[in-house]
Amino acid sequence: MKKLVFLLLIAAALCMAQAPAYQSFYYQECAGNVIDVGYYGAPCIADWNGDGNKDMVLGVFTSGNIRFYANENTNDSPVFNSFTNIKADGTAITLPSG
Ligand SMILES: [Ca+2]
Repeated sequence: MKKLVFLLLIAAALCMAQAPAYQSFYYQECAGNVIDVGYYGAPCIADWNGDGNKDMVLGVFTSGNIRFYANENTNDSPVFNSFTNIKADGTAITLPSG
């Protein structure tokens, strides 16, 4: 009986599953220029400063720095005009590559 209930739950979950929806690719800009960190850029999008708009933290492989881009617009149409390297005790955080 437990197996039947389990199988019914899985069947119901599969019936309710939806295919993921993807958006087209685009280059993110900062102050009108495409953000280019070379290779292995590692972005993470979240509301980092608590103002309700999603910002971007971007790991830069070549320098090891971690950049913070504050979103100055909306979540649907983010605008980044500058970045700062994230610091700890006044020193930019750098992570070794490799
Ligand atoms: Ca924010």
